[in-house]
Amino acid sequence: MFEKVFIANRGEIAVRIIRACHELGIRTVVAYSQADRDSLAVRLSDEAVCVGPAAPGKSYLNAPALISAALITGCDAVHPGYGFLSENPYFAEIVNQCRLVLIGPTPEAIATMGDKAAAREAMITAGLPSIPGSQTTLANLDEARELARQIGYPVLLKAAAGGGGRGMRIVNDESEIQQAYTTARGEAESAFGKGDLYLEKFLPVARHIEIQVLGDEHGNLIHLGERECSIQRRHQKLVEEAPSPVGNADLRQRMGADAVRGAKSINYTGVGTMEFLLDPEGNYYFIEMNTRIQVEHPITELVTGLDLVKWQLRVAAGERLTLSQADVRINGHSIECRINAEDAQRDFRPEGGEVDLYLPPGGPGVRMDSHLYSGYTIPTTYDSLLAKVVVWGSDRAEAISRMSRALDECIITGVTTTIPFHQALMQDDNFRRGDFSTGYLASFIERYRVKQ
Ligand code: MV4
Repeated sequence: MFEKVFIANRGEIAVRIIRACHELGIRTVVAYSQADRDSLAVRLSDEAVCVGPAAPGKSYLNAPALISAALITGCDAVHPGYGFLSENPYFAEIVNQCRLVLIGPTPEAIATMGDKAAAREAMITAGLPSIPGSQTTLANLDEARELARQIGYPVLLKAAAGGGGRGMRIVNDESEIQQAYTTARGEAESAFGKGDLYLEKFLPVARHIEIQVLGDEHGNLIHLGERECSIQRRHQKLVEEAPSPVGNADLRQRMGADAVRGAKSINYTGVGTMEFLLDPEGNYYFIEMNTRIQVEHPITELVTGLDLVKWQLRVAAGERLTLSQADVRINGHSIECRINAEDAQRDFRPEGGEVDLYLPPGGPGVRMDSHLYSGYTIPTTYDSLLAKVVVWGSDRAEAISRMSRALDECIITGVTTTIPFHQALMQDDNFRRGDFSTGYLASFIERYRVKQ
């Protein structure tokens, strides 16, 4: 096992990684920017190194500064967390070249899945169900128009370098395609430096369901069931749960087997997530793969009893999986609410400020993953995630009432948070029935704004 791990991240995930390392007897060094001097991660870590100014490009995205800090402090591995450099294949390559272990998959796997068109092609080759569309990237507008005519409108243009919904354009009919193609290309070009697009039939009503996978370096790869992630605003998830309200043993077995086959086909190692869309008829289709630990990983931890960050560390150190697919059991139900420093009344506008009082919820089945403390000043430079309230219940109904109770207990004063929004959502009939798809949150927000 590693002796010392460098954490190239901040916020709650840096704290989460420190906790896993310490439980495994691993010392930690956390990177921090000038804006994060007083962070909880800096306090909890054995060592901390300032890697630059507040601007992410000069600190958490500054590969030379991060790698120098890891080497000078004698670390043997680098954990990239999520966001920042976590899915950058060049960073993974440089880390490995510097004789450090990247806690994550190989640079090749990151590169294949990072190109969403290449990922789609690779998963089609592996025999996974995909949405009708282009095999890979589109050569030009004529090809897009021809293909759209064949598969039928509406279609969705997606940026190969995108993911998470960036650079996507819905095209309702042929009169819109030229404009959509040009805008999507330009957007992708300026956002990612790569304008390549691919095309899929647009599924207007679908649920976003993802399968967690875990693989070692010895060819063993298993899945840990699904997470329901349909409750999103502008492609940011706000609430996730495991299992899905529409999940059952049969669907889990089929989606899980496909996720495992797809991941194995690219020799995937570490933790990863295969994203699928599930249509109202019960058909599912691969859309993307995330090659990092995800924000919502705790809900899978609570229903499987496995510590995903510890497993990331173990498999990166070359250890074998000591559990087989048959050992994985889904027990009870878990829900996560992401608490952001945002004003849900004002279009989820980010709000900075100083946390006056912080009292996390507790009691049976409640877990709070957060980097807050009373007196902490929230920097506005980074994303607005403050805390994840995660609950476990013996069934979905108990998980919902436990979440309501936990949100009622939770005190974060001095800053505006999305706690009231989550409290209202937990009372919503559609949510309580498990009756929602990817369009649900937008309509709930409309009703919420009118009511308050
Ligand atoms: C789609 C889709 C419908 N049809 N692709 C959004 C983020 C990225 N991971 C994939 N996403 C989607 N891809 C096809 N062919 C629906 C989504 C989607 C979504 C779309 C609009 C509003 C909210 C959404 C939430 C999840 C997924």
